[in-house]
Amino acid sequence: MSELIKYSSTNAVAEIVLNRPDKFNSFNREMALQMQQALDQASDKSIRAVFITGEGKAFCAGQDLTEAMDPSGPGIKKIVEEHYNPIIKKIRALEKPVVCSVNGVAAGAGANMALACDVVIASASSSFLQAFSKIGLIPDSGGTFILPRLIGWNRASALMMLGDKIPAAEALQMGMIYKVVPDEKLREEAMNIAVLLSQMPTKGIALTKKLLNESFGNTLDKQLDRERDLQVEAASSHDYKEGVQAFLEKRKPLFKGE
Ligand code: T3D
Repeated sequence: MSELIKYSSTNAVAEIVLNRPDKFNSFNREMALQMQQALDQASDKSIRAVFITGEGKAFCAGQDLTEAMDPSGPGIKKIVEEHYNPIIKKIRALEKPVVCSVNGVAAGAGANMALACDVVIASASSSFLQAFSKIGLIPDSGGTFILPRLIGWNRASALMMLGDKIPAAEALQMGMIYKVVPDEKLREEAMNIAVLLSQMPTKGIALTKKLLNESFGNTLDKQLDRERDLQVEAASSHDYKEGVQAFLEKRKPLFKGE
């Protein structure tokens, strides 16, 4: 089996690299299944932050359109149901922060996978493209859910309908992503953020992510109740005690992620 997704870990950071550069890291079935395996591997307790990037000049051009048109291929229903939906669900369910380092064009499912991550950092020359409308499809991989929440309904609908290719600086200005950095600094800066997050109170961060996930469907009353409950849970962690103790003792905290 070829390594279409490279997985490695250093200390508490797992690195997942999309590795089909000659096809702009577009996903075929084998790669999508390997991506799911990598995300499962990253759910191990020893991993406290996940870093996703692409090999070569593109981040990810979405679905491999050759496979999509192949009569002996998986077909569109399986592609959405068995490839992209599980990837997005796994990213959102990971109880740790996922940093996406967008190193080039992110199109179609590739764009929406990036936007499903918790912290998105892009190189200055990268771009985002809701490519679906250009080929008669609808945005998938959570795009219709996440994009309007990031940049507002009107801009999301325009981008999804027009399929404009948005430069990273414009994506930043719209609130689609967190940061844009010079191309040559991308890996270092994005990895620094992943390492920093991996040393923070992982349990509290996981509970924050859970609340953000839930907030999309909750009323304010319900969300306030959930904040109360999960704050109690956060306060029972080792890292809360350590954080407060370190503050009072005027020293650097040593978080364990527990
Ligand atoms: O069944 C289903 O389809 C359902 C699933 C849907 C999920 C989706 O993601 S749908 C959207 C699929 N993606 C696209 O429509 C994007 C298609 N690609 C592009 O629009 C452009 O390639 C880019 C804007 C991403 C980059 O443009 P550019 O000019 O920088 O590069 P290029 O020359 O177009 O592409 C470079 C190579 O990558 C080229 O290969 P070659 O000719 O050098 O051998 C090109 O064919 C290949 N490539 C790029 N995107 C894909 C791809 N090969 C297969 N599938 C792709 N999606």
